[in-house]
Amino acid sequence: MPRVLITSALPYINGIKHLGNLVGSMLPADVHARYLRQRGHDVLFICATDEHGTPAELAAAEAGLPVAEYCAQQHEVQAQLAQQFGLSFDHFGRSSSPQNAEFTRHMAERLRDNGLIEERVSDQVYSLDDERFLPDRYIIGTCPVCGYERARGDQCENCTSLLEPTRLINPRSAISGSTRLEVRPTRHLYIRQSVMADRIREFIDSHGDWPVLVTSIARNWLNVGLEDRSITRDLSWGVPVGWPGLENKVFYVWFDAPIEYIGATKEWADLDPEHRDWRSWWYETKDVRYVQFMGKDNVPFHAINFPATIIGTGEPWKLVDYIKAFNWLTYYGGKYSTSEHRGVFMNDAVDVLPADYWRYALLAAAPESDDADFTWESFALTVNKDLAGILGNFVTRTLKLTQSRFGAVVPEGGEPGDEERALYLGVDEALQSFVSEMEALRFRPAAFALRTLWTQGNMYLDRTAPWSETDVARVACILRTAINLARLHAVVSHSFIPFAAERLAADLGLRDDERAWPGSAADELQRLEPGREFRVGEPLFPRIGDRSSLGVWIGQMEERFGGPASKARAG
Ligand code: B3M
Ligand code: ZN
Repeated sequence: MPRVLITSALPYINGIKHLGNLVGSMLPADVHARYLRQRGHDVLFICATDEHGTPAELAAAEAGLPVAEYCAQQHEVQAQLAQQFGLSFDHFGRSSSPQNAEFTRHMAERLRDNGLIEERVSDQVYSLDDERFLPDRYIIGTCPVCGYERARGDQCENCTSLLEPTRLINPRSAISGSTRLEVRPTRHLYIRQSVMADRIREFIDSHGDWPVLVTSIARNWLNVGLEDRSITRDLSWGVPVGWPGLENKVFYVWFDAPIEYIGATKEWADLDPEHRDWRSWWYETKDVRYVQFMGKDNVPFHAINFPATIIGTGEPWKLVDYIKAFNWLTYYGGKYSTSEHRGVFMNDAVDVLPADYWRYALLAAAPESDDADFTWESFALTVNKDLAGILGNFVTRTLKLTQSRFGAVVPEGGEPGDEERALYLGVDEALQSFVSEMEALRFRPAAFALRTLWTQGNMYLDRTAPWSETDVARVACILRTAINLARLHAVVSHSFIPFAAERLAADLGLRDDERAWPGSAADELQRLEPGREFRVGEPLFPRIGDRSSLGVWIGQMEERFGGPASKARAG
């Protein structure tokens, strides 16, 4: 059984992430990690905040904080939200860590030794008053195309034209507003990807099993022709290059960010002597399968640039084995926007409803094979139908009915018959399809299979109608079987809805061995011994509103977070 290394794309530090970020990387990565742990794999699940680059500096400036302090604060905020969502990272690191700086410099030095780094001189804007070079976003001016007065050096937000800082009319510093700017030559490091194109193509071709979404993006880049890529910037916040003549440069954020997957693993190891074999996950690995999760915009960096870095070192660092990418989650048909605060953000979400509601509903409608749209109405429908109506309702019905007929114990008597055998078939089949979807990392179909499994319970109760059955032994057998099915739900649903699954397992008083991954339904559904006590807990998933108040609730949410109307306003 291979050990599995799992990384989620690193959430950028400049503010709380929205649900699109969550469902596109961290959440499915967590479900995968939890599932594999349950199946007995040794899993290492790594994530971190991505803290360098101009957006971090600008966000810090806006918050009126030194950038290091801003990042430290925001890291805590994101770490806490990750915990509230049950994201079971083995370590949630920071790309600004000394560990990452060390690996980043190490990789760059190996690339240099292998002749894969080139120094080039280019012209960039220098601000006399700020005493620094101003990269793209640090320069604003009038767009030469449409006349918009706050166009950025790299792009005009108004007309979307791609720009060069030198094309702006009346350019000024975004930091000080100063117009005393001049163009000066500056030196930068480039990684010579152009000479590595064959090796990268070979690498991509060796992974015929990757999702088309991933390979098509990667092949596009290769077909256009791999260009050498600059990996340094004139900033002060970042990993210092430190080479002679490059004292004021740092590495480009997209150079050091993926290396933080390794950096964070070392951070994890440095916290605990038990993790001293951390290198076996990354270096000269023999038995590790490495899976990455990300939104589609991150694919080029993970399928091409990061492998180029690794391959270029000539050292046996672990390359990714499987890339799982997601499309966009939209909000009422529009883009989620961090800068305009459009859509639902992680802090808002857990303020409205517990994390499990979000985990399940987001994955059941994940932007997996296509973009997917979030509306409060479809969210409420999924919650009320699947979580409250199917799973919650089955558990409550089963436990309450048992309690009223036999007391809160697993009832004794009766023998399984045809109805039970039909149930076993349905359960085995749904479980098998859940497993095969999970192994294939297809989350939306996996959610569907999970719901199909839950449905088996409701159908069984409807068929056997224990509430109107007069044969006591028969009622005992039905309810005993149903309680066992609730146990199976608690075990199998763990990766999707860990909090509710744990509550149910605790209510049923499950021991460790009773939480093991289930075998055949015939065994599993007669497993809890008669006489065992259970507790009838609060409903697992209270419904959102009733027939009359549901519309009101949806209206309130649209009012608070924006809905169809706000989309019209935003154009
Ligand atoms: N921080 C993703 C983003 O913010 C970026 C991922 C880095 S993964 C190494 O879009
Ligand atoms: Zn413009």
